[in-house]
Amino acid sequence: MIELTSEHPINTSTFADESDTSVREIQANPTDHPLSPELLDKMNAYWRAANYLSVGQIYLYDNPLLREPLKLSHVKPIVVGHWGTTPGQNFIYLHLNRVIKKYDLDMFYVAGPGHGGPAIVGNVYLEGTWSEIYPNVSQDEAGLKKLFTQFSFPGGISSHVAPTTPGSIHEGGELGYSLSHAFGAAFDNPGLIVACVVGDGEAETGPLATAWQSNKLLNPITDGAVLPILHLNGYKISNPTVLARIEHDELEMFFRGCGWTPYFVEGDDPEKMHPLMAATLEKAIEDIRKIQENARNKNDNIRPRWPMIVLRSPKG
Ligand SMILES: Cc1ncc(C[n+]2csc(CCOP(=O)(O)OP(=O)(O)O)c2C)c(N)n1
Repeated sequence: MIELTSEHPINTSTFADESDTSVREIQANPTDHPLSPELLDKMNAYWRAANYLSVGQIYLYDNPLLREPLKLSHVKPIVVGHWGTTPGQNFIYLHLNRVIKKYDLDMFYVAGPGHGGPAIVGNVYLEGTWSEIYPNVSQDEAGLKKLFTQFSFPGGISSHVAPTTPGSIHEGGELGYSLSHAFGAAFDNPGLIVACVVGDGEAETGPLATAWQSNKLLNPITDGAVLPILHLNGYKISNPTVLARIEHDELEMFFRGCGWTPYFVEGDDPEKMHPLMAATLEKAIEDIRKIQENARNKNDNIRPRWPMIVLRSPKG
């Protein structure tokens, strides 16, 4: 960790205000991005499959592949779990997987928004890990029915990411701790990047509002990095969030004031959002690598301005 002195300047030599130029360029010229048309199609298909698995967990009790017309008895009588955060988290998870492969990253995903379980559980099932740990929830129709039934059900699993989720270090039931847990994982772990998805509702809790400041404690030489991704979907369950009431410029200034370089990925058209997210994540990972290389090569632990991402839907 960085030793705190009364004055702790920010390092503007490697990163300053010009750092989001390339993201702006991609926004201006959307064809200049890292995804081939084939990859974009495949990623969108994967995202839709993950979304289906999430909807199934939230709503379906039976008939998991919708082979017959839906009857009331196929649908859960009480619905728990949020659709709100779920497509966004499926989107983020998918894109993080691409950069993990591209840059051979050692990365954690911390899921902060309330009741985001259907996204992470769905992805872990799609990857095969869920069935590896729980062989009775197999990757076939019978397993799918079990996956859907167990979600938020007595004797089953929680509606948020919980210890039952393989590899989980963050129990998402009580909002507010995702970012501090992410920093905790990064301290003294110089090779690790912790991507931390923060819900805009979650961001209204005291612990989360304070945790933006943890970047003051991160040593670019001896610690890893935290990449916060604010999921600004506009709502905390059904009510508008404070951050969703703030316009782009004010939000940007807020995060700059907290010492971050915010990159905005805004919109709701998957064809535009996939390329933009892919390019923005690459920019963020390259920023992190540059910051760390600079600090480590020059033995310079002056606080850098780390990147973060704001994923904002039009209602957000
Ligand atoms: C400390 C705490 N307060 C309240 C709740 C109840 N709660 C569960 S989800 C939620 C809203 C979370 O909003 P957000 O993080 O934006 O997630 P989304 O609504 O997008 O799913 C609230 C208030 C909680 N789980 N923990």
